[in-house]
Amino acid sequence: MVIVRLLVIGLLGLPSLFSEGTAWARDQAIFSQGQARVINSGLMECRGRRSRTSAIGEITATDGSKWTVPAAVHYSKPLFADDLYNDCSGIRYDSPRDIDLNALPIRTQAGGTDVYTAYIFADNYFEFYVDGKLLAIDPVPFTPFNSSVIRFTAKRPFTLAAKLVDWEEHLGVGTESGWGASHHPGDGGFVAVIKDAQGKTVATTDTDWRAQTYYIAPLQNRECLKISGGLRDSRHCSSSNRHSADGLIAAHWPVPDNWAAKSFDDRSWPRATTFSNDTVGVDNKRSYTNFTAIFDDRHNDARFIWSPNLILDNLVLVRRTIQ
Ligand SMILES: [Ca+2]
Ligand SMILES: [Ca+2]
Ligand SMILES: [Ca+2]
Repeated sequence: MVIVRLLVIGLLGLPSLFSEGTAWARDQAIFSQGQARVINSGLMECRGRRSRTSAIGEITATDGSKWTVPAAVHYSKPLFADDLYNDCSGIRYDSPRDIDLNALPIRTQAGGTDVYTAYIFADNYFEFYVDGKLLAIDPVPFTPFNSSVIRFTAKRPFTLAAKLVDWEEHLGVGTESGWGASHHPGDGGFVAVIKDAQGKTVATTDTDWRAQTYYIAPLQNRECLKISGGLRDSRHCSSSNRHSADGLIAAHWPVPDNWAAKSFDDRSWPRATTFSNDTVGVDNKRSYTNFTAIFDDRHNDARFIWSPNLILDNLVLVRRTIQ
């Protein structure tokens, strides 16, 4: 058994040498059990506001590999996206009309000279890439719920990519206190609208995006997880509330180094699954409802996207190339 595990680890570490024969190995989940060790007790403080602590943990999987949960992130202030609505910074626009786009910085790392504006709401955290360049991150990793705007340059065709995290209170098991339980599996969701300099919408989140999951928790057993082709399907797994973390496990997959690059081949990733505002639960959140003129434009309605399981899939990467 040890030899088999070592072999699998070895093959995982050498994907380029075994690109065909080991597709099965790359798609196999690596499992961890129980809660992670806290390595950062909170990325930010939001005084005086209802805010869940955005901690980071590390957990050792059953094969000895180490995983950062809920995700390895590039959280740093210089990368903060600009705010549409953020209780922690105090910037709270009442509507899109109130935003002076010309006063916002334009992020030029992706090259090009055409200016675009991205409007984003994420449950809970995003990192936003264009052509492989990390342009901006969500300033509030967990809660309160916030929304963001990012101005950037690019040259068509360009590739949008986002790392999405449904944050967790109980690190390594994908749960938070709520709904009368200490271990409630929270849910995710990501909506984005990208407009050009003339204000014309060039992309909205929809099924044209690709989405792949890299961390699934909580799981009560391994067998409920169905992996076939590029699909890592947790929809047959229970998402019931629990009163303890006993017996909870998690599934992990390594994030490819170049996943955000324009050249990354995402054809094996499933198409994004869309979800309604009601399912994501944003109709009572001003960080969303103040901007429905953008997110729920009658002529160009952006849908929430995620992998197929909004509840158990906690680290999801999404991509979309704009022609
Ligand atoms: Ca957030
Ligand atoms: Ca979750
Ligand atoms: Ca959440």
